[in-house]
Amino acid sequence: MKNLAPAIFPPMGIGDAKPTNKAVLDWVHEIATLTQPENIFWCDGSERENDFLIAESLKQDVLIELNQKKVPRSYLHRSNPNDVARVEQFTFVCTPTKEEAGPTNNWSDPAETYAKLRGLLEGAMRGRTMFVIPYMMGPADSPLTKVGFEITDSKYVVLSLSIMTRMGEIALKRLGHDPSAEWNRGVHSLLDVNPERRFICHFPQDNTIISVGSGYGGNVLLSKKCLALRIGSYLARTQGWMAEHTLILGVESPEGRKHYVAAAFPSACGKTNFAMLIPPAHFKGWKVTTVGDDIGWMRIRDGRLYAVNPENGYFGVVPGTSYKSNPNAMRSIAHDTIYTNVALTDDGDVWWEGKDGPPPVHAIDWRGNDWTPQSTEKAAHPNSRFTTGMRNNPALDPDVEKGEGVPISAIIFGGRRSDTVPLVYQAFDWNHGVYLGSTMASETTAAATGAVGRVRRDPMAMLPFCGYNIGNYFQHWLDIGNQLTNPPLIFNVNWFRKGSDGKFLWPGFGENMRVLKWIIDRCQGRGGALKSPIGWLPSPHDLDLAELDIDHNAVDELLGLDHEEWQKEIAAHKEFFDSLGGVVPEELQKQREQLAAGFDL
Ligand code: GTP
Ligand code: SPV
Ligand code: MN
Repeated sequence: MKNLAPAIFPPMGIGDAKPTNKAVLDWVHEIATLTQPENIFWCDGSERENDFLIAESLKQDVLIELNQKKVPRSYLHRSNPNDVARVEQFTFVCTPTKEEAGPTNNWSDPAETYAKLRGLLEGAMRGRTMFVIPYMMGPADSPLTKVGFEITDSKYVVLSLSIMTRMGEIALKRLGHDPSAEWNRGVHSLLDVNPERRFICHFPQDNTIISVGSGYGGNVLLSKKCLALRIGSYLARTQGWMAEHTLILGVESPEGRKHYVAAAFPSACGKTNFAMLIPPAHFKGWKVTTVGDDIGWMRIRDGRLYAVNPENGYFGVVPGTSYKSNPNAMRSIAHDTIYTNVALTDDGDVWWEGKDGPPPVHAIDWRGNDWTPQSTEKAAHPNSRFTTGMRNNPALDPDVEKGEGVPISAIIFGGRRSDTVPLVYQAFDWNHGVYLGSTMASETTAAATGAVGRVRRDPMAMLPFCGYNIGNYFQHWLDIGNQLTNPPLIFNVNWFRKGSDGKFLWPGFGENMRVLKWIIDRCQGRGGALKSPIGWLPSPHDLDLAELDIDHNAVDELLGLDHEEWQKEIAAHKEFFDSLGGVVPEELQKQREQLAAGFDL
């Protein structure tokens, strides 16, 4: 077997940040005995360590040096072409019973799965270095914060986690010496990066994740989808909080009144862009700030929901990112960034489809092949990504480190729907909002392997990320609502509705401020709306469309309900609930009947 990750031997003072908690040491010993690495590297996330790992990664072609004048301290990584996205079909929730994993997860028996994975991991790190990464999810002083350890044989994972999490001493301090303290055990090995030996397995009852055979993104940065969402959602239910696939943004009016909203959109459906929104000129004095771009952990305090972003950086979609669409992202990724699977220009810069300016006359594509504008292949993979620290973001919210979190005024669901779903509408109340979330759907994207553009139900944007039975998850949402005296208002948005010419009807990006403004108005008891069978709908004059070049008919279409489309939509809701085999709470069935009655169905 080709050695994909040859061992490295650090000089004194690097790679020796050994933790003291006995439970951690015992576990590391157990995994080392199984995987038999050449040596163990105890990570501390320091700058010296980072510099050393970057130098080694450049030597071993794990990273490619970019033009340091154009993109300082930034590097390109090319993943194996067979390994470019999350693999939902190889992702498992290994609860003691199949029922606990529920109808939407792949389930496999914990004992059998441990045995299979042990077989795959046996001797897997021979000749390699085993890195032990302590990390913390959430601000240092938050009651929601969790500690995790990831063992990996990938330097790319170490370098990425040092951006994406709070890594090193801060995590060890939070964990302390108590061997019975709660912490997540994550084991990752590249093996031989073969899709036939690629499994992402979660053992919620053991707070354990084992991921093998991939070196890409959400499959291997175990802090993110695996811990913060799958294991996180399981812990959240048992501990009475929420772990959601949401951005969190702050929006401040010219008078200085500030609201925070959380928005759950499926993968590659606009969270990073919305979280970094810059309002158009017409909204002078309005300011949007980013708390998080992908994951929100929320808890109840004084009858309200408060949210923290457990992450420390952004693993964002590159294609389509430009100074026109998302200037804050462009500034964030101008330095200290790891790019994965973008194109490399002849002068050592990065390029991708949708970047400002003309395409380069020649580049090396994400696979490492020559590329010209005449090529039929894309230069950057559609799921190419940037990994960058949140402190690079000029719009970072000042309260991002606040342990108690930020109070959430609105929760927004949204997906990619070419038809049927209006630009924005508001749920009648919390339970109706839970119904909107539970029945939302979106066209699939390149963020996961498989068909792209297929409409599928993706409840709360959590279909691939809910670590337990989806029926219990719906009930958990309903239960949380019962405990809130001041619940967030719930909305649904759709930036992606298309006209008969197949083009997006709504300009999106910064112009989404117009929708956000209506949402904030509604939170303040203002803003007009008409009662419709699906919820409160703004009429065209309720949205501030001043200085926007948009056709009246397009606005009518964006805010319109087509009865035929909604008949089909409601039938699809029923079909989805039926497919879940009796786990859907009665309350949501009732909501569906009420919706159908509104359309005389
Ligand atoms: P994940 O990181 O996979 O969870 O994705 P995300 O939800 O953060 O999506 P992101 O903001 O990265 O956007 C994904 C793609 O959608 C990019 O190509 C964007 O350019 C595009 N996009 C984002 N917002 C809009 C919008 O308002 N309108 C349109 N038409 N496209 C958008
Ligand atoms: C997503 O797919 O929702 C992502 C990217 O945020 S990944 O980390 O690869 O899951
Ligand atoms: Mn995501």
